[in-house]
Amino acid sequence: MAELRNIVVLTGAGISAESGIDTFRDAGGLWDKHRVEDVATPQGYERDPALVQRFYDARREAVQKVAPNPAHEALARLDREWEGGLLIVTQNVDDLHERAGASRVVHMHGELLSALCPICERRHRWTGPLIDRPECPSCEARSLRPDVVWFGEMPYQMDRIYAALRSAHLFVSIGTSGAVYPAAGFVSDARELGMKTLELNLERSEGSHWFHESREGPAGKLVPEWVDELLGTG
Ligand code: BJW
Repeated sequence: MAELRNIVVLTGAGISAESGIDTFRDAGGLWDKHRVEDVATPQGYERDPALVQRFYDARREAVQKVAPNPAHEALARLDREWEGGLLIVTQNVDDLHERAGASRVVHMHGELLSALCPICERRHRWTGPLIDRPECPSCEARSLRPDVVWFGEMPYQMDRIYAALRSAHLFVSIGTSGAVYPAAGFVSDARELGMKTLELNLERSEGSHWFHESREGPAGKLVPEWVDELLGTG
């Protein structure tokens, strides 16, 4: 037990797939329906802000209609019961970890239910659309954008994430293709730091060879099984 005291869990779109949220790179996923350069880069937003706002408004509306699944619930249970260090680093912009009850969560790619004002740099919880250019509640500028991290932008809370990785004994990656950096590099960082690494994914990912162990299957099954194992309740 002592050697597995501190854990970093990385989650990606695959953990929310069974809640009904589209992944990005699976067949029929978001990048089959939208061009990445158009909707997930600062340049795309500059070219056509309305297109980008519509894309995120639709996803903001959709996320409020879905519910956490057994994988989110199992991680929330781990958060409640694990007495050692734990950080759930999610690349997801949904709030399903929090709605399941987890609190040790970092959203490295931002959050759908948050709007960022590029003028005063304040963030506001946001549940409605942004397409109609509402005023920033702080400075009244009509420039609110989705509070998400696009390609070429710096992911959030990297210092906190790397600090957690440096003191971790186990790194677990759940439902991510390992196609996007810096998250895709965490497993090699973890290996260099000498910790155990485990992947739980529907299928082997681009970075599977980096992991000590890879388990294939749906997160809704694999994550509760792994949490039971770890907590000794399996
Ligand atoms: C299931 C399942 C089920 C399905 N159960 N599993 C090094 C090399 C090359 C390039 C770069 C590099 N470093 C940086 C870059 C550039 C770039 C990058 O990575 N480009 C790549 C294309 C190569 N990165 C950036 O620009 C990042 N910024 C940056 O690096 O700043 C500088 C910096 C340097 C050093 C340190 C720190 C910073 C920013 C990246 C921003 C990504 N943004 C997006 C959009 C966010 C908002 C939104 O949601 O719209 O983030 S893109 C999109 O991809 C989103 C996701 O979070 C991210 C990852 O996707 P994810 O979660 O892995 O989803 P999928 O669909 O790819 O995979 C799902 C997986 O689940 C699959 O494997 C399925 O099999 C599985 N699955 N059902 C279990 N039921």
